[in-house]
Amino acid sequence: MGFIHSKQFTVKQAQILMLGLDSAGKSTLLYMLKFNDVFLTLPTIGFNVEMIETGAGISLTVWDVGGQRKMRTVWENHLENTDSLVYVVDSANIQRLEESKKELEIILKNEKIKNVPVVVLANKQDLPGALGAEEITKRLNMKKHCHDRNWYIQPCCAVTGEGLSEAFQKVTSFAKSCMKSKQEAFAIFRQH
Ligand code: G3D
Ligand code: MG
Repeated sequence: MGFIHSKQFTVKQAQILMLGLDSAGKSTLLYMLKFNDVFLTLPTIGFNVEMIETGAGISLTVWDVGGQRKMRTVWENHLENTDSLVYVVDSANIQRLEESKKELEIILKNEKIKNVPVVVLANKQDLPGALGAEEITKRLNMKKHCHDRNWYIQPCCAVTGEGLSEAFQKVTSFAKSCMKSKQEAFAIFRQH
């Protein structure tokens, strides 16, 4: 029996790393994205991982790593080979925005994730007092910390799914261009 190898059937896989403080809504978001439903979540010990088909010739392997303080030390172990970072913020928990900003700053300084694009999800927009995308952009100091990479901020609500489709379209296009740049850099490296 023959084996058909055609470029047309090749689906690329992008590695998407989802980080953010505990209770920002990462696991809720992951399951809404995967199953289009709300699940009861428990604090994530370790990580959850799901494959999301985009239908755009690329599938996303989304890693949702626990965000409790003791878990943040292992974030670094997940940074390698990331094609796009998704950083989730609880837009209604204003007291924890400073902590969230500091953690993002630490990640973005890591060499392993240099130039990797970032999509910030300003989650929990359904809650009263939730800050909008513009205010979150300012509070996280995005323009300063992401001046060397592509970034985007999307308001969303993980429990209704609002904003997730737009967000992950952006994640997909960022991941594609990141993978292309890595391939080009690798090709140049091989020539020398
Ligand atoms: P995490 O994985 O980032 O730690 P979870 O966060 O997904 O476990 O969510 C933490 C809590 O926030 C959950 O509530 C979850 O239902 C809630 N949540 C997540 N996204 C949203 C949102 O967009 N709006 C609202 N209102 N709540 C959200 P519980 O009560 O189970 O702790
Ligand atoms: Mg979780």
